Amino acid sequence: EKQRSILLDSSSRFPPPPGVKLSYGTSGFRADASILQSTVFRVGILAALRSLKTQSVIGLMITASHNDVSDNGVKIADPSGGMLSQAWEPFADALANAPDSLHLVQLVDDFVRKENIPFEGLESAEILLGRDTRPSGESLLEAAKKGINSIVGAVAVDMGVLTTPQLHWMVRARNKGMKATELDYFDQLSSSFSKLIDLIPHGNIVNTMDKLIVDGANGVGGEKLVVFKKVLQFLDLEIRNSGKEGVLNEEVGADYVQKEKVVPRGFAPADAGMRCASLDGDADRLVYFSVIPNADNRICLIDGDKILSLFALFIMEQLSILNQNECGGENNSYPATLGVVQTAYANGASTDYLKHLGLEVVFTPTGVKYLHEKAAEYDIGIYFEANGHGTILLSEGLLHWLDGRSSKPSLTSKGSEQQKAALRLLAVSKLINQAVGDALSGLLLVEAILQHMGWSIHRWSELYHDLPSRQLKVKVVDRSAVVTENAETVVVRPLGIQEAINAETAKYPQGRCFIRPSGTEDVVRVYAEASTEEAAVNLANSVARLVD
Ligand code: NG1
Ligand code: ZN
Repeated sequence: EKQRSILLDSSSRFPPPPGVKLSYGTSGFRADASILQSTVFRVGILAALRSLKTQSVIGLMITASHNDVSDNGVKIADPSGGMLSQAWEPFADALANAPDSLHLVQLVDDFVRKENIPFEGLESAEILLGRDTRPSGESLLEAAKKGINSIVGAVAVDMGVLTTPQLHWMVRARNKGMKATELDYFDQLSSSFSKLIDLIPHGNIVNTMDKLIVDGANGVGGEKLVVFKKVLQFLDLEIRNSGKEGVLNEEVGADYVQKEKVVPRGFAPADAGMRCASLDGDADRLVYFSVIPNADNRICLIDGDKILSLFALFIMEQLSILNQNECGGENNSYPATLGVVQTAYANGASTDYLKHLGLEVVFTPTGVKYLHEKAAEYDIGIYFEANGHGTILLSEGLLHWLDGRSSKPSLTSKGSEQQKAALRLLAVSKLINQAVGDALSGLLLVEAILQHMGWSIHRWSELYHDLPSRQLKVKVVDRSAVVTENAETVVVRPLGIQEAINAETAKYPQGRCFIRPSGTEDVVRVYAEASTEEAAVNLANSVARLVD
């Protein structure tokens, strides 16, 4: 009863914006920041209930990633550090759209009963809050606190300005009983990075490499990198667009660079030949690029697919060393399964390349929650979206076995190649964020592997050549009218449209094309690939006309 009146009272202070229907999409709720107070307040309630239900620490992140600075958004990190369980998304939608506080209290009441959420006011709940650098973040974070505080026993811990992956990492670490401050995060990343550098085979340290220039998207990633740089060894970093210079995501950042394939602000022809990287607005995406000399600001893009390919090569090398039989005798190898996960946006050339390496490549719909889930089925699962969001997951079983390999001299002689390979994979598991794609940790792994291989950005870029591709978006009244199947490669509704797409695609050598409704914007996206730039553009345009 007391709980009921607190909830009624506090929620009446956060009326929902009239005439807006929000849905918890691939990245939580996102909208213009001015209409989000009520939504964020309600997600605070949701996070508290999730914490009560799981009896674990939960995260709540306020960010709109690569979207405009005037937008914002909110999403929840589950106990593992991953995305909110999909089973709770319908409740999230219902809660966000409840017309008034009476309906809201009723919804909460029903849900608590249905989900058997312990709710005597005796249990405690803890929610870590983080936000990116958007100016609207501060007051939205207050709204989240109010939501959390309206659930008896729930405590909000304000972690301040963080990258999205930092918050996910902290939630995961806390639930494993580990320390989870930003300092702990930086410590773990920098020590595992140093470890990988220590383990570089002699002779490969050809390029105590030239510096890396990072575009921080004028957001939280750039800001954090400036701090991190001070404790980071073995890497010469220059950080641009770290926040002071310009507007968040405005002609800067990973999304801009990947979609437009031009240099971000702050970069110039004089940077040609340098190794450059771009983070997105909340630092969960990473792409690399180099500026093409005398080419009108065009770049040579190294996207998520190529980062995935680099990671896969390195992992395969370590697994193959581990499987070489040292004494020619008994075989102690661990039958580790390795799989890579992509979406339909992966460049066809990358998929061909990965398959030629002998890798198992599987596809899921867009949205990291799907990729992550799939990758977790392997001992080592590597997933990346072409836009640069991805990570590597390593199973507990494999880590345990590697621990044995690296420490028991009876299994591998000390200083042997096998021991080093085991130590490298263990370092990767500490460096790369196991909760979610993380641009900062991904960047360090890329840098460590390039040094390990002795590769320049050019050598890396030459692994394969991307097929020309084109992305368009078509504004539609109702994007839900488009229904897809088979990892979004086939349209099943509206009827007949897939046949029309097939007919268009067949006109182009190496043509591939698909459409899907966006999960974050009111648009239908068109992706086309073909043997030439012109063909890809034409194919995309003609299919976009089918959608219109
Ligand atoms: P939608 O709007 O559903 O295409 C976009 C990205 C996703 C993912 C989400 C979440 C593309 C084509 N789509 O989703 O990969 O990153 O945003 O931020 O890049
Ligand atoms: Zn992002």
